[in-house]
Parts: sequence; structure tokens; C-alpha cells
Amino acid sequence: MSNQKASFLVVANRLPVDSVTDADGNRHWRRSPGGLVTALHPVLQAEKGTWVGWAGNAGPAPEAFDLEGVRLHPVSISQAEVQRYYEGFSNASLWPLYHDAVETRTFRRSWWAAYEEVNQRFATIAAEEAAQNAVVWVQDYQLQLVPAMLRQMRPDLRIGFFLHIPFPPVELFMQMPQRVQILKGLLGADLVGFQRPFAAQNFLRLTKHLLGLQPRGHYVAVDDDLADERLVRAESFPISIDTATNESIAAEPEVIKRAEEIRNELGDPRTIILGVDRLDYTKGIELRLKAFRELLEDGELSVPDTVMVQVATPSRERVEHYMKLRNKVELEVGRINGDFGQVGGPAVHYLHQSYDRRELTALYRAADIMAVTPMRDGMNLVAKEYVSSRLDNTGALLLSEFAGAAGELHQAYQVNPHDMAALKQGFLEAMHASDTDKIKRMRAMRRHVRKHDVQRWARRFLSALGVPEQQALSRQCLGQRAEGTFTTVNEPT
Ligand code: ADQ
Repeated sequence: MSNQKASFLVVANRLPVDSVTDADGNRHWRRSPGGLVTALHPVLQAEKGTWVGWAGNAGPAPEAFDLEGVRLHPVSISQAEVQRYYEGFSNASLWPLYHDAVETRTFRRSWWAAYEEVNQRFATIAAEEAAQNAVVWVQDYQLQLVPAMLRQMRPDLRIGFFLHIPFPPVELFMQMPQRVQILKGLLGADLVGFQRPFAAQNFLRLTKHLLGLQPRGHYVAVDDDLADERLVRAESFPISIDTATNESIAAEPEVIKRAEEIRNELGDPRTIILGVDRLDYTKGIELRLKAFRELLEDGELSVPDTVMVQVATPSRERVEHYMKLRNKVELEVGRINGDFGQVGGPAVHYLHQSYDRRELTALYRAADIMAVTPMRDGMNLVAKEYVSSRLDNTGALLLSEFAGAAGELHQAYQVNPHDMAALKQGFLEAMHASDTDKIKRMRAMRRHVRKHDVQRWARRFLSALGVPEQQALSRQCLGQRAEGTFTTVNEPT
């Protein structure tokens, strides 16, 4: 393992690796599938970069190690900190608040103390590992204090921050007891990136409202002890998927065959409606199921002509809201199947499981309507994955206006999921649209996702951060695709 300092670092809650046990019982690390890692891996390799993050198990962290030319520096997080920093402040305070408070947020002082402490630990490791004038890219809501902490220790660094989830409007953000600390934490960065322009505007407005600063355009000037005046740039950089890899998986003969098998296994219905979400209350799974049930009740849809497949990936299972959500969703699925299912033919096929990328892509290929109807979502990569898997331009995307993806996928059948009548109407519109209309829409969306892939996202962000091209952060380097990588963002959000 090299002791060299890194000129490029990624700091994220999770390391992009999984610990796996092989047939002989030996444990080793394997690079995990993820859009973020796919986009950043070539840069990290070229720069002999370092990724700082948690390996996923509570307790002491393993030693730093090299994997495929990238140094991975695990951060230790104790069991109590997992509960307070991760499940508590990150996922029971920040997550609901940043998603329009669609679920009640809870603030506890002990959670905040752990959040500060863990953020300081990440920042300290990054400061120790970074070479003079290095570039550090901090990811997401779990680490919002890291930019300022890092700048305090290492004013020479170029610091970027990207928020993967929405940034709330001023009135909501103001509820947070530690609002000033969080905002100042983010202002430690040179560049703060968001999924959508609205989020960047919310952030800039907040700097005025809370700190009396004077934002101008995309910039706000801050005075800190370290410099007379420093400019912080805030802008949107909508994230995307590794489109080329996704398309090539969708074209594999086994995936095509598997899609046909899935249709058969579902009883060859005329219409398959698909939902794929982490089991999270922001994703609108309950409302979607309700709309489906009402359409069956109204006689607008019938089983087995139409079936729904809902994949609900297990998520944050120790957080109370998530346990309750699971019960509610499963009750609703049971109710729909009780009322409308047949022997051997349920109305809703509910799968509380993780899938491998090929099975997921086969599902995308099999689905006539993809329902992506979150109440609020930073981006939603599932929508983009569905579009990129529709190689023949068929299929329909029903998309919530409140997903970041709605800002780009204008040709989707867009709906307000809070309006039950509109949601039902959206389903019917997508279902009854002519093939010509659907193909026209899908073709335009595919073109967009092809051009705006995750590699382009990383390039845009890093060039806005002022990273010089000669540092191998060039188009060519970021355009390379690593073998065997997939498109999921592996953040265990
Ligand atoms: P998430 O909330 O996790 O991400 P999303 O963007 O949809 O939401 O990404 C989920 C990923 O997990 C997708 O790549 C999907 O394919 C994968 N996935 C879902 N179910 C799966 C299953 N059962 N098995 C295997 N893989 C599965 C957060 C924000 C989003 C933002 C992303 C990226 O909440 O708004 O788009 O980060 O910035």
C-alpha cells in the first residue's frame, strides 16, 4: 500500500466496496456496483486517488487498502454512532426535513453531537490523506459539516460538495435547530452542487436570510477567518446513470430472454405496470398502490389483463418510520390481492428483495408502464434506467413532477402524485396512449439520457470546481468505462 498523499479524494458516507466471502471461505473486498463509483473510478485511478468512507459495519475500521488502483480509507463508526449519526440525525432528522417533511422529522441533541463527531472524523482523515492543493469531493447529506471542517484544517484544498437529495425551501430549513452550523458547514466548499436549480436557489436564499450574505447569480461571497473574502458557487448538476453500460446490458440475449420469461411467469398480461423503489416513504409507493386499487374498483382496469409488479428494496429497517411503512404497504398489497387476485394470479406481485442488475434490467424490459411517483426525490435514477433499457423506444414512463428527473424527462407522462384523481388519470393516459405517441416520447427521453450520462455529470462538476484538465480529469479519462460496473448509486441511503 502506498503512503503517498492523494491529489484527488472522494469523501462519502460509504466506501464503494462490499466485503464478500469466496467459495473457500476467504473474505475479500469487491468493488460495489454504483453510478457514482463508475463515474469517479477512472479519475481516482488516474490520480492515484483516495476514497474515504465507512465500510458498513459498526466498530473499528479495517486498515486502509488499495483496490484496483484506488486507495480506500475506511472510517470507523461505533454502534452508538450508527444509531445517532446515521439512523438518527441523517435519516430521521435530515432525510424527512429535506424531503418536504412528508414524514415527521425528529430532532435529538444526542444525534446532533454524534453527527458533528463523525463528520469531524471524516474531515480529519481527508485532511491527513490529501496532498498540497488537492481536490476533495464530499458527497451528500450525511457529511454537510465536512467542507468547513476540512477548510479549517487545510485551507489549501479545493473543496466540492454534492447533495444527492433535495435542498428544502427556507421556511422548512429554518426548523432545524442546527441550521446555522449546517449552512456554514456547506459554505466551507468552493462549489456546492445540487440536483435541481430550485435547490441551489433555496441554498443561496438561505445564505441571505440566515447569515445576511448577498448572493449574486450563482455565487455568494463569504468572509471567514482564513481569507478576506471567498466566493462559493452554488449550482445544479443533475446526476445520471452509466447509460452505455445500461444499454449494453439491456441488449444482452440472456436479458432479453429473461424479460420474455418474466412476462410468461406473470401470465402474459396485456399490461405490466412496474414500480422499483427503495422501501422509503418519499417514494410514494402507498399512493401508487391506492391509485391502482381504485382503478380496479372503478372497473377501469382488470386482472389478469393488467398486473402490477412492485419491487420494494429493503432499506433502513431499524428506523421506525420505515418499519411502519413496510406494514402499511404490505397491508395494502394484501388488501388488493384479497379483493382482486385469483388463484395463482395476484393483482400485485410484491418483492421485498434486492436484485442483480441484469434481473432489474429484464424487469425494465418487460414492463409496459414504469411508475415512478415519489412525493419528493432528489433525482430518481430508476426513471433514467428504465428509459435507457427501452432499446426499441416502446414503453411509457409515468413520472412524478416532484422527482428531480422531471426537470429533464419532459416527455414522460408527468403527474402530481398528491392528487389521487390526477395520478389515476396519469395511469390511464399512459395506458391508452397510441404507440406512435409513446415511441415519440421514449425516443426523445432516450436521446437525453444518452447524452447526459453520469460521466458527463462528473466532468461538469469537476470542471466547475476548477480542476485543471491536465490533471487527467479530462473528457477522455472520464469517458472511459470500467469493466464490469453497473449503474446503481450504491449509497445506502
Ligand atoms: P435513492 O433514493 O436510493 O438515491 P434512486 O435514484 O432511484 O434512489 O436510486 C436507486 C438505485 O438503486 C437505482 O440505481 C436502482 O436501480 C437501484 N435499486 C432499486 N431497487 C433495487 C433492487 N431491488 N435491487 C437492486 N438495485 C435496486 C438517492 C436519492 C435520489 C438520487 C440518487 C442519486 O434519493 O433522488 O437520484 O441518490 O443521486
